[in-house]
Amino acid sequence: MIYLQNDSIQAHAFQTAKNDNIFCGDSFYVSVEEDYFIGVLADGLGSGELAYESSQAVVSIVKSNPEADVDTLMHYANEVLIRKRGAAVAILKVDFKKKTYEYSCVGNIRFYVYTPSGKLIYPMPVTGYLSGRPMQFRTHKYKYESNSKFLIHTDGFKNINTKAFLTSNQSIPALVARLKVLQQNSKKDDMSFIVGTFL
Ligand SMILES: [Mn+2]
Repeated sequence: MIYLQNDSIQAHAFQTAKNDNIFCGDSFYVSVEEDYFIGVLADGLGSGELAYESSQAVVSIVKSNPEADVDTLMHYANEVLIRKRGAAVAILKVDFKKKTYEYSCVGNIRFYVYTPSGKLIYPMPVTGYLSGRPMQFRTHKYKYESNSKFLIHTDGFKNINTKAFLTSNQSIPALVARLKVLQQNSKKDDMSFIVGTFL
């Protein structure tokens, strides 16, 4: 469990491995700087060590290029997966000064944002997965409202009523605690989520 917070964002990331495997095929990365936040979820194809290797390669390349925009990071992630198993990848980058966020996803990873005014933002992923083949990305950019809540999760996530969850008045730590209990009881697949608030 990773927890990050500054004046602009609060984010929690959590994962469990399929059947308590040593290797989780999902990898996540979250980083908060003064001006921006980066969140990555990568779900390596299959499970176990080879899946882990693919999703870790994605995380490493994002870590090494914190200044790059989301579209560029997706291209880097794609390149790094040549001759590896491949992965579903989602990258979120939040610009605190401009109050915007950019998001891009290929594969079965879901992203939801609920604004305090009740609007749901749910960008559709490009289907497939990254494996080094040339690919068009669909990178979305939005302005954000303060106190919007967001959730990103891989496909091992046990479905919940996302709207009820994100629009409840509970604090993020309370929501995370609930989510952890729910997801830990599942374990049919590797599972990761990042949940948080744009402050
Ligand atoms: Mn999965």
